[in-house]
Amino acid sequence: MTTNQKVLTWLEEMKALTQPDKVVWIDGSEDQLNALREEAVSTGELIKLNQEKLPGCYLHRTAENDVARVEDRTFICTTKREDAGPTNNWMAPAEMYAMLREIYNGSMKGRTMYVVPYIMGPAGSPFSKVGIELTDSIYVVLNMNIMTRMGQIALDELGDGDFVKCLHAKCDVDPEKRYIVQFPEDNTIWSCNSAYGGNVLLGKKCFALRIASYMGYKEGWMAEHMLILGLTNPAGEKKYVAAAFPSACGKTNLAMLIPPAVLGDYKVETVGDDIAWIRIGEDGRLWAINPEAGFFGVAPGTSEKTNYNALEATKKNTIFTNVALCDDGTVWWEGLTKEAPAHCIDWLGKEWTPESGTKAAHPNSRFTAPAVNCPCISPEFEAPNGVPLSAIIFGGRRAKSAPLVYQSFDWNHGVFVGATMASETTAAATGATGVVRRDPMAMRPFCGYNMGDYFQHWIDMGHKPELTNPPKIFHVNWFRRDEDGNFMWPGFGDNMRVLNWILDRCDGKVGATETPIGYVPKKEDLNLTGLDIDDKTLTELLSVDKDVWRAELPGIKEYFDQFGDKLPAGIQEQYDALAARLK
Ligand code: O2Y
Ligand code: MN
Repeated sequence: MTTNQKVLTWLEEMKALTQPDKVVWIDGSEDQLNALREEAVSTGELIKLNQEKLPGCYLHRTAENDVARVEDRTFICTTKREDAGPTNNWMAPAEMYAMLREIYNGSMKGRTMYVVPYIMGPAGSPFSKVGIELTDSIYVVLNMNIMTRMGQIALDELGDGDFVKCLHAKCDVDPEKRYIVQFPEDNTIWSCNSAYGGNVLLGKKCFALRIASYMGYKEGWMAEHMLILGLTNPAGEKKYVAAAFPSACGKTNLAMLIPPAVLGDYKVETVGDDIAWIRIGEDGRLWAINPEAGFFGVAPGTSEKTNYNALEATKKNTIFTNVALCDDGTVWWEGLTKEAPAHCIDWLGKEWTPESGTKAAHPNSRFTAPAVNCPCISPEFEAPNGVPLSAIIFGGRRAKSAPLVYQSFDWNHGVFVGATMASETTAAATGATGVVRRDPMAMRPFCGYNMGDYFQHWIDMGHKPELTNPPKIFHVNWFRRDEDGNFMWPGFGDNMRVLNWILDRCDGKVGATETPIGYVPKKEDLNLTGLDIDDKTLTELLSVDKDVWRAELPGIKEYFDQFGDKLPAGIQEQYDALAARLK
């Protein structure tokens, strides 16, 4: 399938290490994919769902101990420790390779190695990059088929060029020997002892964020944990925004938002729900592509009401992971319907009824759905140069401090706003839930190099002379709570009202109130038509409490202190300026 000598030499080396019985090149043809689906069904790796109700859909259950990304076992292995920085686990590459070789040694004996060539980004796009994943999991092959452009198309794109070398072996799914390791200096990713999502679909977080962020740093572009959406107003003007939120803060929901009909003829179109690769275009604007071809969305909480478009996307050719299996061969998860099914098989494969007292679907259960299934997919989804960004939005899940929305004073201040993002932890990260943690640009688990250098890269990008028309930078918080702990903002489709204000600001159509943290909307500039919200709530949503913000400062300082000399002067200046404004 290829004469690329670098591919063939590397493959021989990996075969010698893992010793598979058989090697199968994945060409991406439907015939080959169908044969793999059949094989996976015959071994129980996949369960075929009701093909009348869910054509082309399958269910997979992972091991009980293998249900989420494992940040504590994820490493960035650079020659110098300081190049990985204080927010990443680090080990010297030679030491890590030696340790992992022991684990991989003979791990595919009696098994098949699949060679999975894939493109991140549309075929033929100057943004796109090729990877090859070697894996012993059919589940991985079939998921990669949804999440990337996979098969011969990728080898054709590659020619005799360079690629990201990805090795995945399930081994014994032993959590004590589970490692997700990036070697950014070698364009290499090694993952072992997991068979779940973000740990094994190596094109996603490992390549498209950790390795790509390092590539972007070296090459002058950016790989970001951002959704991309297009918003068309009733006048037919279309603008694009990219938005970064920590894991499980509703990126997929925002990317597929349905505007409230009462606002008139607005339209939201999804370019991406998780990752953006961003470059400076010839016109002096930032342009973004979504490197992925599908959605690996969290199932619980996804319903017709919360995200109609995502749910529609899952109705065909979708792989479900760790959701419940209904008696009619369809699937269910908490939040899908008001009423739970009277009986189903839970994510562990056990009989389940609403009286069981357990969750039927794992809280981090997922759907892998092709982007083309999504009713609101953007016509620019395959555009080789991506879409031009008018705004970049950062967001967190903060109960008290951040107002509903504010605009940064300028680019450097916007970088500071992103660098000080914080949110509550969720199941996706396996940590304790509800604990506030700092998550700069939502990249803390995904930055493939020193985050101090990453902040500097952000600052530098904004000041490149070619970037004559940079996007404006904003912060949103859908999760502010009142004294009784209730959310003050309805969220979901009503977030359109905030997006609208953001784009009005970009166009200079509305003014704003200056506060110590940035520009907040004047109440009258938010379109609240048809929204049941009282004046007191709105005032509070837009308020900036100086005492609360003063109390934030020591936490920010402590976080920044870990970067030592790597903390850019531009960030320190912003910190000092904020402290002065809060006096
Ligand atoms: O737990 C996992 O393996 C999935 S995590 C994930 C999946 C899709 C999009 N984003 C994320 C994330 O953690 O940010
Ligand atoms: Mn994500």
